[in-house]
Amino acid sequence: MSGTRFASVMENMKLSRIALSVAVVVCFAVASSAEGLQPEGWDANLKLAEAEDTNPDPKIVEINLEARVASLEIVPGVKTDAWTYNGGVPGPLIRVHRGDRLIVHFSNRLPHSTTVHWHGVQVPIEMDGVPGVSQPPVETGGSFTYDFVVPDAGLFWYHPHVMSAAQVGFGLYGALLVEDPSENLGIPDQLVMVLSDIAIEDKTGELHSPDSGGVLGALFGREGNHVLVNGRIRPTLSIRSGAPQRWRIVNSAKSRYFQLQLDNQQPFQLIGVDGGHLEYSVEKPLIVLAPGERVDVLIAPQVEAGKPVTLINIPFDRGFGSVEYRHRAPSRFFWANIRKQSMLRIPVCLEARGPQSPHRVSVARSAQEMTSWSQTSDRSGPSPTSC
Ligand SMILES: [Cu+2]
Repeated sequence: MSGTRFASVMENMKLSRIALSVAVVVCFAVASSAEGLQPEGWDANLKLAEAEDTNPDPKIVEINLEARVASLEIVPGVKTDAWTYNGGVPGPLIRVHRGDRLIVHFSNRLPHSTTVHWHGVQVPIEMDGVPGVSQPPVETGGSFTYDFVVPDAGLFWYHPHVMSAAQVGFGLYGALLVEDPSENLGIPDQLVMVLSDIAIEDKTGELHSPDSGGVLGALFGREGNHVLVNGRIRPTLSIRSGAPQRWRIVNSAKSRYFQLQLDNQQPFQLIGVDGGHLEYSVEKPLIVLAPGERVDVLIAPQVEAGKPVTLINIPFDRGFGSVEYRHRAPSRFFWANIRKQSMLRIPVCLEARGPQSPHRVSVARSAQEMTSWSQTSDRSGPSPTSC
């Protein structure tokens, strides 16, 4: 904690007699905040691999990205020859800051030509990855260097623009997170979730043909038989009840709509969409994501220790038979287990106060409030009576 912020907290409290003891708690709260409030390893089952930045310049992120077939165990017990970026489904999370220059040394080791398109990012046309328009396709064994400045903050994603549905369906997609250095939400526990599906023959692990699915596939889009979050089937998170988290979610499926709900009926606080932050947060019991869409949500699951809460996907009815002839049961994404011993690691008094409080989020009903909440989160100290 800086001296100025510490002084400000002290001044706000105006309770010199208990100031010393509270100050100790405050320092701990801020330290915890910087490190996050969730138990250690809480997101180990969901964490995305990140692309390695090989450039020492803090304003340049330079990475290597190779498209290649890799044998992965997506369905337990069988291997699938998936199409991958750097050997993973999804590809590595690329993390940059707004205004950074991103250089991607791309090479194609697939048995087919491909390109990389930067979905949602404002790039010069020659960097847009559209074969025959912005660049020739990158043939097998070929390479291409994408080099552009990222002008806007937000969650974006990358995928091929050659036989897009087939190649995305085989596993070629990844997230690009452009962070805003001036943003200060005070919620360090963040996840990037890449939602997708994949069509795999469960007994052999073989990928289905990209034109499978018969008439329904042709009419409504081809959906995989396994729903994935960060390339995994039903992974788990270990979370601390009441501690806020920020989820940045992208729908990377080639045609599936996702309609997300927490099975304890707790709403999401929607703070951003494709174009960046909303003017103010909106409470949403359900989140619908069409292919390519992104959302930025805050949640602070309030659940009893030992009782899991599950993120579920409810089939979304687009009309005209889009769900009537498909499997209608909700699919489960993951269980978030609340571990009792983890809850005990952090004092309970940190839970319902301070800049991390979910109440701060829910009361932000206007641009002014949202702004003041963001800007004052560092300076707002705890109420002396809260613990
Ligand atoms: Cu796209």
